[in-house]
Amino acid sequence: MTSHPAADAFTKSRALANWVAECARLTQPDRIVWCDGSEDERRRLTDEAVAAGVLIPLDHEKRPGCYLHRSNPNDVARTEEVTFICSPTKAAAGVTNNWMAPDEAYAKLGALLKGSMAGRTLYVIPYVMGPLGSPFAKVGVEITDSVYVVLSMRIMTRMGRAALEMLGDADDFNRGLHCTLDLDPSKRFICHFPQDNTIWSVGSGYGGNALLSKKCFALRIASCLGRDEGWLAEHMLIVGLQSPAGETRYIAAAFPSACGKTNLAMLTPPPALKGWKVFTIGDDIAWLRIGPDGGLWAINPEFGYFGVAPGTSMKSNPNAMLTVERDALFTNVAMTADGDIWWEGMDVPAPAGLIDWRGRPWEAKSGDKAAHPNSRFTAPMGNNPALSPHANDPRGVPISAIVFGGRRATTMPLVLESFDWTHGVFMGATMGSETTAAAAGKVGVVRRDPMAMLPFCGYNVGDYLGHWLEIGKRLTNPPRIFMVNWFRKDAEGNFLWPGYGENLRALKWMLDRIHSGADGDRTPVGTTPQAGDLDLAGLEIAPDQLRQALAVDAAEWRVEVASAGELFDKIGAALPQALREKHRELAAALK
Ligand code: OXD
Ligand code: MN
Repeated sequence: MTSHPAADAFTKSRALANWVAECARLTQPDRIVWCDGSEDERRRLTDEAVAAGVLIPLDHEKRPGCYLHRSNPNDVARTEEVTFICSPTKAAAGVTNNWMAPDEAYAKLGALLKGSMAGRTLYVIPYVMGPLGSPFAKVGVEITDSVYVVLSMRIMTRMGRAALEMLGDADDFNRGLHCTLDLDPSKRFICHFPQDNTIWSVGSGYGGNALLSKKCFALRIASCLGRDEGWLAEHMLIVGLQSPAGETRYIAAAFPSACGKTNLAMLTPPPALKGWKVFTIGDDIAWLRIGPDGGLWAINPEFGYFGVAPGTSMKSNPNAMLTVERDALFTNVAMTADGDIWWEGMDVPAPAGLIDWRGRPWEAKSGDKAAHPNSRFTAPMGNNPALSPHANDPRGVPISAIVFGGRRATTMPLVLESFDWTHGVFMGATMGSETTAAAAGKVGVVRRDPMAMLPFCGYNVGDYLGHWLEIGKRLTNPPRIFMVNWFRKDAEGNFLWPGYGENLRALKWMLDRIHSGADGDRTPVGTTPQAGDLDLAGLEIAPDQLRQALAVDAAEWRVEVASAGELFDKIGAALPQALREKHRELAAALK
């Protein structure tokens, strides 16, 4: 016989108490633990996780408060093929989402969840997305059987008592039910029910599938809330750029997973761009609302970073390296013999005696990666030396520019400005990118990824693009829209642009366009800087290399436009007419 604490001791919300009881009846846990977010609780749960072998303590002098988690090797990335939008109709989910009828999904996952927590603890995790006291903020509650999820949610969200206080006696919260089951991939499903503000996720412990605050709530469900309430939930970083004159402007930028959002959000200015400072608001998700000034204002709903580890180094992202010095959880990175962490691209040679991400001694000559390509760090945003003083500002920050970008070896120039809002939405709608290890499947093939939201849009992508156009109509002071590509290569496969901190030069051109009318070259696809329009102080780049990085090649663009047309045809009748128009105009201009 199990006994559970009375919910009244924790919440005034009848709806929450009833829902927790309902989930407990279904999953039959031995124990129910309501998380309060306290330091005491963190210590207790961490000890339990260590005792259970879920977390491995790292050397506490080298990495105070840091732990390593090794996932099941079959559970290392988001699984888009078993992610479903369970809206009442298939049309409401649209052609880019997998759809399952809500009744079928509740029945199928309900059968898997039945008795699934017997012998386990059911954790109730109340959390807030967004700064406390912000009109943007929303409450979610995740129920999980995974202590790794609890400890990660504690880093990624404002978790515990503050959320219950914000909820009060209301019934308006996102209901997320998660159970790892036995991590059998054939029983892995991530189902979203926008009409019920509900998520059911089973069979995976991977961040993007299991930390329900992130992709599931803050993007898929929140995109539907945004549609209904007149705002936008986007897969965007938010960064503040302070000029030498002391003015700070904010940019929100959408890139597909593992394309460098965290690096751009924490960018270190090159020394030659004297006096510039960069401040992080967020590295993955932006909630954007129309402000009283008719402009677009943004918050980062998260409280921590869930960043890709490989490739992160003191050279590529010193702020991230400093952020993970303490109180971080690492997942599927390699471990050194002296209890520290290591990954490919860390810019320090692999030390002897390395243990790979699966927990086996690593041999360099085996050719295997020591860290999984999608290994991650989870770290509190408060650790970031570049954290913006406005990261917790309930009002958010005003956005000067929206940037779309992908990983493209060809076609897409370093930076391109749209002609107007509708054209900018068209650019975002048609963007493409080479796939990465953040999702299971083939890496390196170009796929269309509208606004970097392909895996995260909770409703019909055609309606979503229409919503963007509607927001544009209501903005009297809209941000300007740009496209960037840090990844273009020459014929030999070398990157044309040095990237990382030097990307500030492209962002600076945007701000110069917006605020001081900097020059550019109007092409059929948008306005690009010529070499002389960019601030190249102290940058060594061959003129021909730069020319190739900035080039707009009509033949390449004709292929691009044909591919965009295929996406538009697939979206079909739901695609806004205005975007079809833009497509037709571009095709004609490129003839
Ligand atoms: C992420 C992703 O983890 O996009 O942010 O996959
Ligand atoms: Mn992401």
